[in-house]
Amino acid sequence: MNVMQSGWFSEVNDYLWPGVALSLEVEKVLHHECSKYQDILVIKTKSHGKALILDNVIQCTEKDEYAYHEMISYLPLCSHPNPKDVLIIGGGDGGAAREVAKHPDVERVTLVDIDNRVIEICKDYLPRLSLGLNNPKVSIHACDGLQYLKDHHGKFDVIITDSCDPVGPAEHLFEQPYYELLKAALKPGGIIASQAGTVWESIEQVKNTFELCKNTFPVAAYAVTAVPTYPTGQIGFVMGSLDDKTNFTEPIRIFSDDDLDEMEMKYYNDKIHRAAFVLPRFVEMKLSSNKKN
Ligand code: SPM
Repeated sequence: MNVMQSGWFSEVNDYLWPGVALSLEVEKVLHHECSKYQDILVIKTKSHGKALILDNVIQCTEKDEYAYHEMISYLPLCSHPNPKDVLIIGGGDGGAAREVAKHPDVERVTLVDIDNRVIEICKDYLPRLSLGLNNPKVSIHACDGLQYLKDHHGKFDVIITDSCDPVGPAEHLFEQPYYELLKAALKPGGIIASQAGTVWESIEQVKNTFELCKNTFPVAAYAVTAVPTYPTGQIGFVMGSLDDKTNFTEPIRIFSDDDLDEMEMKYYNDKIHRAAFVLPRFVEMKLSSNKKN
């Protein structure tokens, strides 16, 4: 099936989510190119504002991106006692950088994305997302995340992996050596959070990524958020902490409603933080089982 048909974009992927596809009616194609790493498409949709699509997979739409970016940022940030230095691997659209930079304790945000074209195109076409890239706390490096981690041991309080799915350029970000590098790049007591798939169409990916995290960190957890334009409307994050006393399910930094208003937060609060770790029974059983598949 052609992903662009009769004015609709369809997110068809026989490998990642066979037999199911979300479609968005297209008002205009704003940009399309093949970078050195991937196919990059920006469209204006009729219902969800602008959308960034990499290798035919929806990365974010203006209508619901905050449900992903606030959660991938504030679940780890509010689980850390003093998150000063934050590294984002991926996230070239700037959405996670925008959110992380709002946290009053964060002093430096380092963003490492392998594809400079994603960064440039998002600056040109998606200003509501990419405004994070212009924040003075944020420094940007267009290079390989694995190499960056190898060169920066013990430097970060929080590392967020805001990646694509585990095919193409992001495949290595779902493997054990990457998790070892994450661990080595953290300061004592450091915390990681990584995009880890959805329980409805990729429970094996969730299980595998959770296992990597559990094998690497003394404390590991899986949390979910609702994003209507991801397959099945749901996506999750694995989280790991070097501090064996971390309890991810109870935020240690709680922002008041006034704080959240001032920070222009639309999704995250302490209640949804706690709720994100409450999982359906089949997921709890899958993640606690010793069986490989
Ligand atoms: N800054 C936004 C980048 C988004 N990164 C995650 C994209 C995931 C898209 N596919 C979801 C499929 C879940 N299995």
